[in-house]
Amino acid sequence: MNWKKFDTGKTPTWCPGCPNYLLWLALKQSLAELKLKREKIVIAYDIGCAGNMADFIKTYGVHTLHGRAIPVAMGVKYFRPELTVIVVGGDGGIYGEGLNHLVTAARANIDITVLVANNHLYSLTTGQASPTTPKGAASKSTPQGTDLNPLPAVAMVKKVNPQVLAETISPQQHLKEKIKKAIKFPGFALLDIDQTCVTFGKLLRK
Ligand SMILES: Cc1ncc(C[n+]2csc(CCOP(=O)(O)OP(=O)(O)O)c2C)c(N)n1
Ligand code: SF4
Ligand SMILES: [Mg+2]
Repeated sequence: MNWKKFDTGKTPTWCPGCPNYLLWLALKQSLAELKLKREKIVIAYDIGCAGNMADFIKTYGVHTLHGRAIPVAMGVKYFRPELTVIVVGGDGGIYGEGLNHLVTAARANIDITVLVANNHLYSLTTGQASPTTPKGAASKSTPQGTDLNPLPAVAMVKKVNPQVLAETISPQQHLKEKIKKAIKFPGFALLDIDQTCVTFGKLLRK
């Protein structure tokens, strides 16, 4: 299967060893194995390290605003239901600034696939606490440790609508198969990809 047709020819700017490389490869391979045509795919990217994938995948796409990738994807899907619509974003954008959009998409059970590179930090802005930073963990914005409970995004989405597909997964295990299953799922799908930012993840000490 020729997944290289989804390459833009641009070299990613992620740090060496960043898990976003695994997501990038698995997503391109998934699109190829599902035999999707480039012109029938729209990917809405959030802002952040994960969202920078906008430059590295050759389909139709929109690099949106921080937290606003889901409403853009919902708009595309409502008006062009025949298209495959995917969101790529980080925990800060999807679970923080865009949380209401995540809830609304799950309530509507709209047929989009949301891929969250959940590194438990605002990484592009160098390591502030995000909604999934573990309680008590230090970060650049919480040097004494955050006293907030982390957001249980997958459980919350399932509670809002038990019909959706929502799962926390590892970037190292069956990522491609999970992405293919989520894209084929006839309704709202959230893959919460639990990953470590190799550059700022070490800040997350207790
Ligand atoms: C509306 C808005 N708020 C804040 C920012 C600054 N900003 C850019 S990227 C980012 C953090 C992104 O974190 P996350 O969504 O988790 O993605 P990651 O970089 O970790 O992949 C922030 C706060 C912005 N660009 N726009
Ligand atoms: S800062 Fe972290 S998330 Fe961003 S590219 Fe580097 S390793 Fe990846
Ligand atoms: Mg993040």
